[in-house]
Amino acid sequence: MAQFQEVLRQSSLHPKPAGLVLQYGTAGFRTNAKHLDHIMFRMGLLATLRSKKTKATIGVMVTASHNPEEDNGVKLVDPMGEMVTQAWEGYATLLANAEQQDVLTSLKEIIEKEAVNMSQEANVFLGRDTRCSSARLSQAVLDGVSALGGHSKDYGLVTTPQLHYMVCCQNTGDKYGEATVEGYYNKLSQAYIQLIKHAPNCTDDQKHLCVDGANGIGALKVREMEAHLKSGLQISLVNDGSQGKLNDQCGADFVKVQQKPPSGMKMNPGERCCSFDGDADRIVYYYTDSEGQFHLLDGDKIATLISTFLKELLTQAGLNLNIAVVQTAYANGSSTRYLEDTMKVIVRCTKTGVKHLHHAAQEFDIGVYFEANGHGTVLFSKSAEEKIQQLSKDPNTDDERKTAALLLQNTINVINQTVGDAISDMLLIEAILATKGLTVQQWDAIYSDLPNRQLKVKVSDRRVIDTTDAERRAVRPAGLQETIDSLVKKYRQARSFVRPSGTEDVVRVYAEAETQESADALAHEVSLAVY
Ligand code: NG1
Ligand code: ZN
Repeated sequence: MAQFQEVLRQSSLHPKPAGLVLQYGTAGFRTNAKHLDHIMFRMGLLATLRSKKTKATIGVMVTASHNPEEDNGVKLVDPMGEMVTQAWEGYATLLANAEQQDVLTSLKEIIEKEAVNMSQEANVFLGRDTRCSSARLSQAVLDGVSALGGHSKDYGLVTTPQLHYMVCCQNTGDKYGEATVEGYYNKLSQAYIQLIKHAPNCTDDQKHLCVDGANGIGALKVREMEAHLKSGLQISLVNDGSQGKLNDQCGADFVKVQQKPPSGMKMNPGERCCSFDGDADRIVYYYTDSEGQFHLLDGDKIATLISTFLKELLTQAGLNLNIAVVQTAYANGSSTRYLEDTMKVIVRCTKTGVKHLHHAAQEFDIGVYFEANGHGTVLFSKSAEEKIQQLSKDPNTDDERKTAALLLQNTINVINQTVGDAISDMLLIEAILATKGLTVQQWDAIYSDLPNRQLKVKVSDRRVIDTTDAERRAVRPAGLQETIDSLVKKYRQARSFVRPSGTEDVVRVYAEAETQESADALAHEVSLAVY
């Protein structure tokens, strides 16, 4: 077929370095940008096949999120804006690692296994972050799509969640919104403006937020969003990309892991600040108190704030919908206890990686999911959305219930349900704080985090560690879990676990305990047991 001749011809322009092996992991492919040209071309091919197979538009995002500027990466986005399925992750790895002369064989193997109809049309949406390698690598994706005769739309510079949103809008016939960047800003900003109409006497001071853009795409996009908010939020932007390097001493990952403010951020006591990561799908908040002490409000605090707000609205609306919070093993023990014992919401724990949380959250009327590192969103089932809408329109509903239903509706519209989204989460959090009249300190005081420590351990083969119970217990190597159990018993309110990272060649150790000294000591002792 002429199509395959074209694949061969184009593929030779995007050659694979012999012997290079990469895996499609929880974050797609991610490594130094030098090694990615052939991967991008081949992901263009694979996205085209996936589009033919699903008869829908597929997304390809070129980004390496919070990694350093020199790295890059690529992720595929499935029709409803979710991560690509496991089988196709396997095909991605297969195709990426085929030596140059075997590309066509691997491609045909996938076509056959999935019975892809090659005469079906294909459509691929593409987006990229601000890395200097991203434009060139995007072109390689486009070459892959055109080699198989697919259509493509290049959105250029967008955040990862914006691309997920576009794909979902396109495949739902614009029911979710309009598949343009302008459509995204309009939907979210209008919902935000409606929400803050319910804020009691909100002063300009309360509308002020410091945002660390991680010198990345989020900085560009939050400025564009701000222009749509009609002064509903006043943003001081630092690390806007005009001087510093992407993710260097800044961004959500830096702030979460280092537990300190990003460079460039001047913080007055009590002032609300937040950091995005390099592709704006994560957000964490923080402030310093009058003694100059730094306080972090991570994904767990965000999930608690959002679920409290939603639960109150459901009660006011008189709606009987179940609400769950989905976390991972990294969630602070205090947050889990607060959610279960005080808030009385269902709590689920899944393996690390947003696709696991996303799937678990889909099982409830309302599923709030957040990784401790600040990646998360809220999912509403179709029937929950319908019930909320019916109530808001019902002429027999009393005023209080109607107001609650309208607030719920605007909450749904401010949220990007396809994936964690720093800009959307920021607007939701700001709206909640404003309507509840809460300061960042009051939000922080809902519960106190247990002191904790995360460490990385380099081992010769991290795959010798195997875990169960949502990664909270090690089943291999023999004896490791027993050792961890005996170490944990030495400390009060302690918990610890180890797991192989899905994105780095390390084993991660997590420990929490009553005091920082205990958490540090426990993490250290457990890391010695891993060797
Ligand atoms: P790994 O490297 O598997 O721990 C990290 C994050 C995940 C997730 C992925 C994808 C931690 C402890 N782990 O995974 O939560 O965000 O990267 O980016 O933060
Ligand atoms: Zn990210």
